[in-house]
Amino acid sequence: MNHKAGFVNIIGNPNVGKSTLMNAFVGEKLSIITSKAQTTRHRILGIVNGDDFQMVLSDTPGIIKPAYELQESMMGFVKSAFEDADVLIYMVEIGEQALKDEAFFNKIKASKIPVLLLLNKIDKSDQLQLETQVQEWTTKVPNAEIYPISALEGFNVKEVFNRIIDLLPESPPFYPKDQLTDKPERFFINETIREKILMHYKKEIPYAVEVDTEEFFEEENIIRVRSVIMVERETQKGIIIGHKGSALKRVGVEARKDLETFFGKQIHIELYVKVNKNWRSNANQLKRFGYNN
Ligand SMILES: Nc1nc2c(ncn2[C@@H]2O[C@H](COP(=O)(O)OP(=O)(O)OP(=O)(O)O)[C@@H](O)[C@H]2O)c(=O)[nH]1
Ligand SMILES: [Mg+2]
Repeated sequence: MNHKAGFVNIIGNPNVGKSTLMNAFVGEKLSIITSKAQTTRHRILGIVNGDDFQMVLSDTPGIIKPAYELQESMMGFVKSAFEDADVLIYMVEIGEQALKDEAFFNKIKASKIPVLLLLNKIDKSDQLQLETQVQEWTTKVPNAEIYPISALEGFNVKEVFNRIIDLLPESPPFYPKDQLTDKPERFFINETIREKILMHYKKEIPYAVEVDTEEFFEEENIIRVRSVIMVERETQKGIIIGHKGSALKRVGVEARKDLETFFGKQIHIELYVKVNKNWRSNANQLKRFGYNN
């Protein structure tokens, strides 16, 4: 039997729905999703296995002009996604004009590998707007195949999936056939906690936060974890904890619920908050948190 396998890398501006699409393909919540930009900070693999194919998807951070080292590293992940792709997925959303970063945009236009341009969130548009935008994107990225989709509502998702399978090269699998991702358990704990912080805190707070799970003990019926929420300043620590610890408690409760679904097991989370001055601009700290690319 012929076997197909390849890397399918999803790139685009922040908040367009890249993570929503990857999760829809994989059928698991591998990537966190929020309404805020820069939710995804890493390159996260989501592997879809069939009898005769293996689709290795990469979710990547939204493209931005980096202002500090963490963001430099995030854009490093995007760059790496250009290097090994067999199929490139360039995602845009209804109403959007183009990638803000011209160098990246030109790379897509000059791509030698197949590019699928997915015009997402069409559930928010009408027929006229949709047709106009498909026309515009056809002119802007003539080398791409364009698909209007709704990653959230599943519109055209199956069709795009089948098209990707068509485009995958013949190859043996790159990963064991029962593997779903390249990230360890602790990563999903960190990310789920960070998702709750993105959802419940305003302004700069979520961007100043990193989560590190220091202890992870799996027993037969329960997983016990101890995670530290890192902030950059003392004042941020107080905000995270909240009045009598109520804000932090909410983060813990909501993260636990999601993680119990994800792992299919009872979870006990111990959370604490620590100041780690300017970790976002410190190369050693960033390396420690997995931003070394
Ligand atoms: N209406 C609508 N909303 C969507 C759709 N797809 C995603 N969203 C919403 O758009 C927001 C951003 O989605 P994400 O999947 O986190 O976007 P992203 O591109 O991964 O964002 P970053 O990781 O920050 O770059 C969330 O609120 C999603 O629920 C869609 O098809 N329709
Ligand atoms: Mg994302």
